[in-house]
Amino acid sequence: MQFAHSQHSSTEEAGLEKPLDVKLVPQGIFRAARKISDQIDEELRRERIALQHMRGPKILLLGSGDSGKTTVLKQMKILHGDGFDEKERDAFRVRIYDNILDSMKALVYALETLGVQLAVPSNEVHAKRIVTHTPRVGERVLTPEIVESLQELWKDAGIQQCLQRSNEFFIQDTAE
Ligand SMILES: Nc1nc2c(ncn2[C@@H]2O[C@H](COP(=O)(O)OP(=O)(O)O)[C@@H](O)[C@H]2O)c(=O)[nH]1
Ligand SMILES: [Mg+2]
Repeated sequence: MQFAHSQHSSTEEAGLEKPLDVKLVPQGIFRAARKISDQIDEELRRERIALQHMRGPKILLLGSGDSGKTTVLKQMKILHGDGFDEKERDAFRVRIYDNILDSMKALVYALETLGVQLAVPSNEVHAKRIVTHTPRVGERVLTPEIVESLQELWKDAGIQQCLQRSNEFFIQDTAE
């Protein structure tokens, strides 16, 4: 309350030589605060620009489903980035094995739906092995037996005939 009732005494208490003009105090503080705030904004702006330069420009890749957006990105990563690391390659390997098995199963099932015979009747054992084989989740290898069955069936003219008619049933376009 001293502050309000006597300017002089408040100046003395504050240890100031000149009388304190209270109206000027907030303005001075605001000016100083504004200056610090502007400095911080400027620093943030410079950091943001530096970060954008580091990351490079952003590109929006548009296209309908299955038009090749992911493929282009993967190619960029291989050609201009640092490629795929061991863990990523491992994940692709498992998916490729899955796709190979899936496609051969589709071809074996197609024998029946299309009414096509295996050219080599003894390949029936391979056909059975493929359709009954269910790899464990994340299985990393194709066993030698499975590889042999895949190779024998692929050589079979009946299977090739089904492949020629792949527009008549569902099979992944990566089958061949
Ligand atoms: N023939 C051909 N096939 C492509 C090309 N680019 C992608 N594909 C195939 O098209 C399918 C869809 O590609 P994807 O990149 O997954 O398309 P997204 O849905 O746009 O991400 C995949 O089977 C790709 O292998 C291309 O340039 N030529
Ligand atoms: Mg995609």
